Amino acid sequence: MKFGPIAAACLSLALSSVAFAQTTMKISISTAQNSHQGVAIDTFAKEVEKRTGGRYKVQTFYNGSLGGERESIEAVQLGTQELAFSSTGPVPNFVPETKILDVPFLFRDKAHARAVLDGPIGQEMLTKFDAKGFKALAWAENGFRHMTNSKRDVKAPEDLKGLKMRTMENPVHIAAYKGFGIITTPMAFPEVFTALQQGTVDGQENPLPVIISAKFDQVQKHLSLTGHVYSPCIFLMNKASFDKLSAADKTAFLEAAKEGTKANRARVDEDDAKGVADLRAKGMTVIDNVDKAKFVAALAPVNAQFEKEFGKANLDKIRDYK
Ligand code: EAX
Repeated sequence: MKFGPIAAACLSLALSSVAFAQTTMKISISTAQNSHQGVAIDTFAKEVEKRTGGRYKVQTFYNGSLGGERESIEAVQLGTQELAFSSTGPVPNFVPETKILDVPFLFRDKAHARAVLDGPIGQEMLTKFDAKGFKALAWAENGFRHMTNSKRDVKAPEDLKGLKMRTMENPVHIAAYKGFGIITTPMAFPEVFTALQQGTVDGQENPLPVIISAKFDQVQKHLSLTGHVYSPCIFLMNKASFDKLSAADKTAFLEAAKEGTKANRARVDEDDAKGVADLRAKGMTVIDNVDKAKFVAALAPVNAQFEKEFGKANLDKIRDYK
């Protein structure tokens, strides 16, 4: 049977489209590609393509190019964006059950935080996202948050009084920082560098990997290793997009997220190990011996509020988790 040129072209087009049916999805972060969050989504994207045999491709967007974390989470909930990788900063506005994770000084160290999130407490919390239009694929990590500002060294809680600090759009953080006497300004991350540069705010607080990748040393002189809050990150997917996947592809996406988290946590450990020396070399003064007990004591009134809101037993369950 002879095919004319047009028929032949249509046939090859049809074959090629069937043979290489590929769905492209979008994922975004608010930090640079060269960061603990960039390595998370780059690993995730590579693993999805590999584990689905190329049937799914994940396009990666950095530096808040699709919007801040709150906007991206909203877009995932609406389905206009399939995936986001975000700190849990804005998450309590969507899934209030996660608020408890933001209580200051709740976690002893990263090992403790990772064990809680990867264990029954954290895994049960992931199921709370389903009812809000999300499939939470995996917890990941932003890190322990530290205070930076352009005005003065912060050695004790009283040094925070009156500082105008950018905060995440997170109700627990805002209440806690007000407890330190901070003047809080909630703001999406993509606006922070300019706000610091222009002096709209005196300071901000973030883990070392964020301070490094956002080059905050260029606009902040003082860093204090307060480690006042442990900040998780999370892989979020639009629930309907996840539900449409075959069982095998659901597993592929979940496993790819786990690989992304492994790479992300390894990069946080790397950044934490060398971050202070790097930032000192770039001219920041770093207070690395703050008396954390004084910061905890300064938050006593606010902590009483948190114990009422979350239940002391629930907080202790996390604090005492081994
Ligand atoms: O996810 O908003 C924040 O301070 C976050 O820590 C930052 O976007 C990295």
